[in-house]
Amino acid sequence: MDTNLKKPDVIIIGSGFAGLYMLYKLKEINLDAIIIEKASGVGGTWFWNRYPGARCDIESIEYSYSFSEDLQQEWSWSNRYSDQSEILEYLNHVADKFNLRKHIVFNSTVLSATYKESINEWEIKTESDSYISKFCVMATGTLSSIKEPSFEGLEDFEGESYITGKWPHNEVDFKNKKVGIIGTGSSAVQSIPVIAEDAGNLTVFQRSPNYSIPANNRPLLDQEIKNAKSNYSQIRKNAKYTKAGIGYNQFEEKKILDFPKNYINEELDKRWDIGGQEIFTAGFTDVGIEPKANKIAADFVKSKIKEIVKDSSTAELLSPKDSIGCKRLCADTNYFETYNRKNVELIDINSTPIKSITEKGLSTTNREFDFDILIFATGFDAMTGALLSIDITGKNNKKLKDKWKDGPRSYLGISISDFPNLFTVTGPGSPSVLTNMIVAIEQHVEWIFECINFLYKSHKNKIEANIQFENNWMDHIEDIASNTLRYTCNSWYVGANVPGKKRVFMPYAGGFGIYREKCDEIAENSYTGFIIN
Ligand code: N01
Repeated sequence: MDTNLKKPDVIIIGSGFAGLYMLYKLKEINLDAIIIEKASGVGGTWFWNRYPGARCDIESIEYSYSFSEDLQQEWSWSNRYSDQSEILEYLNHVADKFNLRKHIVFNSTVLSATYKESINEWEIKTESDSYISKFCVMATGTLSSIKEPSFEGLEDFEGESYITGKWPHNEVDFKNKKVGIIGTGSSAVQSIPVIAEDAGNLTVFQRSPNYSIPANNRPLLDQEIKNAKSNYSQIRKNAKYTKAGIGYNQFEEKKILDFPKNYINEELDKRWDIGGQEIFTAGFTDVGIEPKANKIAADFVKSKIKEIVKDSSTAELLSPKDSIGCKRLCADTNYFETYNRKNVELIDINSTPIKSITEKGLSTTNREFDFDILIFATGFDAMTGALLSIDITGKNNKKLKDKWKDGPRSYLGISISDFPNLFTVTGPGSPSVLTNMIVAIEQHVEWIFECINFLYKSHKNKIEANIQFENNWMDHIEDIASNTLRYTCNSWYVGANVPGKKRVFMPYAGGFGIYREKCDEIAENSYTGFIIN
């Protein structure tokens, strides 16, 4: 008998936005809940992604918790889109304000989670400890497991190298340095303009160009903060039932194909000037569905790239070939403008692929590059990576990695058949990354909380997704996604960025409001599609 065995009622894995709120809720009903966290502090994604320029791309007023009136009244965001350090400060404030820290085990990586059928408990193991709990909540994040760079010669590089998703705590000094960056997704789009200001020179290695909308970030005016604070209840209420969990900027019910060219240009210009990827996206409903409508919006952005970038061949290289919004749209501050700087060079690695990393830098098929610093902004094993990095075993010794070998399968993105009493916050199969993550997190946490509360109150011990309902849900996700243009390109939404990952559209694309109503209805009907005993 292990005398060190700890036995809380609920184990939550991860202390980002999801884990902290889950802990807060469970404390409301005095459950013995703890968080196990790999990092030395709270924050999840916002703890690790400290790269220069990191900030949210949903407005801070909305990219924040709604559960505490006190919290939203006392906290004032400095910027329209606040930066990583401020978001992390906010999460630390939340942990302190609600006295959560004492229930968090830091510096502890969960290696395995095993369902013990005979006792209906989960056994959670870290490098040094074992725990037993009735419920296990995976608050492990959707874009939290980095795709480790796997370039030939990686170990040979003698300079400094960094990964955007695992950025060091100390400041990296770019002054007068020769810097190379691989990747042009959101992390690179945010960091390139900031690094370029300091670096001696910056070379960007691009495989696929990305669409990006100016964020038009700026300090919030006192009056804006005041207005938000006095209207929070309405903003939050709106956000709960919108398509993307955003209360301020509702989607217009207008189709681009129904309007003349001059109106469309005016409307897109207006949205481009306001800035923000969510504002640009909300203009017309058919852009994400109809190829012709999409082409109009895509051409508009490409024309902006041509206007901004002075060198026409660089502008051409920066112009995406996919449909717009197919990959997640980026929001930037001076991204395209940065390519007008004399110290920035863009290398197309489709025409001249990277051969290897070298001692001095990097070698492509036609050139050798010397760098002091090399940055990998090469993305994440999205949605499933963090979950599958834990050895999860359910009923009948079934491994999650085997069940998910052909792509993730779950009911509502919350629960997985054969894995009783295990919940996934914003798991694959839920709207998650297609929405304002904080609203999606709050909805899941509240649903899971009500479910656990219901089980205790009704003296039930176990809840598990019914396989038939899970299968139907998976078919439904596929049906909905296959009617959108997001389905068509090689994005992390379909796992295409990870070699060998099965191509499956992972998030639920039917809209957040509809999804929430469905989840509410299921709970109200005593958990339709779940086996409870
Ligand atoms: O990762 P990405 P990210 N050789 O996968 C390239 C969220 N986020 O960290 O497109 C050469 O988008 C890859 O090329 P390609 C947001 O949801 C939010 O930037 O696969 N290149 C691509 O250019 C976002 O969507 C914020 O052809 C390689 C890049 O690396 C998500 O996180 C900020 C390569 C990876 O781009 C991921 O963004 C940042 C290789 N072997 C991130 N492998 C906010 O604003 C990959 N690439 C809140």
